[in-house]
Order: sequence, then C-alpha cells, then structure tokens
Amino acid sequence: MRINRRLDYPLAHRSVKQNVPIKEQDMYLSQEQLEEFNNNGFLVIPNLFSAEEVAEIRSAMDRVFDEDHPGNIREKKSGVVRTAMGLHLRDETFARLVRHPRLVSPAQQIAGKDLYVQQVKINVKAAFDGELWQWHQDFSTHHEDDGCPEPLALNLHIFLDDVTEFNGPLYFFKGSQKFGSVATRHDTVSTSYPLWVVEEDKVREISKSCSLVSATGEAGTALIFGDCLVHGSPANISPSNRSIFSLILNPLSNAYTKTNREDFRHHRDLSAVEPLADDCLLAPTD
Ligand SMILES: O=C(O)CCC(=O)C(=O)O
Repeated sequence: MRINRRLDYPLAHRSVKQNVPIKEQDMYLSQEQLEEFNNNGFLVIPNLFSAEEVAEIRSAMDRVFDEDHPGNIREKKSGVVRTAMGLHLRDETFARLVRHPRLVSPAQQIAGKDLYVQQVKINVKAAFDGELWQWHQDFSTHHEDDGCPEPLALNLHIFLDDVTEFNGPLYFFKGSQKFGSVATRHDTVSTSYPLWVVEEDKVREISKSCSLVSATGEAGTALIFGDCLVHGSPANISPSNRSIFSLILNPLSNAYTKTNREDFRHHRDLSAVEPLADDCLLAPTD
C-alpha cells in the first residue's frame, strides 16, 4: 500500500470557468444549476435521457458485458462484471454517447471547451453480488496514477437502472470538494479495483461539516460531480441490479503526464471532444 502526500489545493473545488465562449444554444445548465454544482460539488439532473435512449444504451451494455475483454473487471468474490471500461472503443453506441451534447455541453460550461475523453465505463453493481466502493476522491487516482496536475476532471453519470436507497447508490459528502485534495491510501486489497481511499479519520472530520446524501433517481437520471467530491457506495445486497454509465472528461490543459495504467483506464487520445446532434443515440446520421 502506498500513502500519498496531502496536496495543497485549499480552493481546489471546481468553479465555473469564466470567459469561455459558449454559444447560446449550447447553454444546457441554468445559472441556478451551476451555483448548485459549485456549492454542493455535484448536480443531479432527473430524466435527462429518455426510456428509449436508456434501452439503446442497455443493449450496448449487454454486448460489451458478453465480451472476453481485459476492460471487463470482475468482482472479487462472485466473479460477475463490476466495471466494463474503454466502452467507446468497443461499441458504436458508446462512441456516440461520449459525444452526446447533453453530457458534453454541460461539461464544457463547467470545465471549458477543450475536453478529452479520459475514461468511459459502466459500473454495474449486480443484485446480491455488487461490492462496495470505498470513500475516495477521483482526483487521487487521476493525480497519483496518471499525473493529472489539477482536480479539473468531471465525472458524468447516467443511471441505466432505477437507483434507490437499497441497491447501492453513490453516497456524497455534500460540499466536501471544499476540503480540496486530501491525503489518501492506495488500497489494492478490498475490491478488485485498486483505489486511492480516504482514511476514516478524515472521513469523520469531513462528516462534521458536510452532510451525507445518496444519489438516487429513475433510469435516465444524470449526475455530474467534480474531482474532489468525497464519495463511495455500499454493497448491493438487494435483488435489483444497479448499472450506471460514467464518462470522465478532462481539460486538455490538465492531461495525464504518466501512462502507468492501461489505455482503457485513462485514454491516451487527446482529441477535443465535439458534441453530436441531440438525437445521435436513436437517429444517428454518421
Ligand atoms: O459505481 C459506484 O458505486 C461508484 C463509482 C465511483 O465512485 C466513481 O465513478 O468514481
């Protein structure tokens, strides 16, 4: 296990970039939503994707889960798929989804125009067998493993199942991004996914000023959260699956400087992502 040093980013929580030329028609988030994101460190957008769009994504999910691929990472105990990664390079539906304007345009509003696709995955958390995600900040991995200088990446989720309080939702410490980057420990044993985790003493301290919330909602709900938000999720002992699509977009100016991890964990392609048309999932023209 490795221990990282505490990085000193007292004001490292995401703030909305000023002076980014964004066209009127690309303004997906209202000022209120942007303020909510800045204050809480996350934003929930109910019903961002329709039932038909979710069904299309779920069919693609079934195709990639069936593959024998190194990007399909299995649960330690049961061997069922926990996370399937590198999805936009494995299936055309995901190649379009990572350029979907309902994901890319809000991300550009928050983090600036020139973003690259850093990571594309589905965390499935299968009924009965889905194991926990320990308390962490995404930035620890992005910095320690990939050498991203600053906590500027955004994690954009789409619920592919109804996510309830019972089937392993994400838990957020609301506003915890204001602590900046905190000391973490590299945990390679608790689950099949090595993770830089926040120690219990720090979690206890954060809990004194930040309340816990669970991110729940119907399939099609979207979530956006920043790199320093402290989050985790419990095991799914319920009889219902919980699948969530996750796209991480990062500014080109904050790109990786290390290539220790496989490409499917942090993609090397530094092309700026360009949004497609809004109906790109159901009526693709390319
Ligand atoms: O899928 C989960 O429950 C946790 C995922 C997560 O922590 C992440 O995407 O950073």
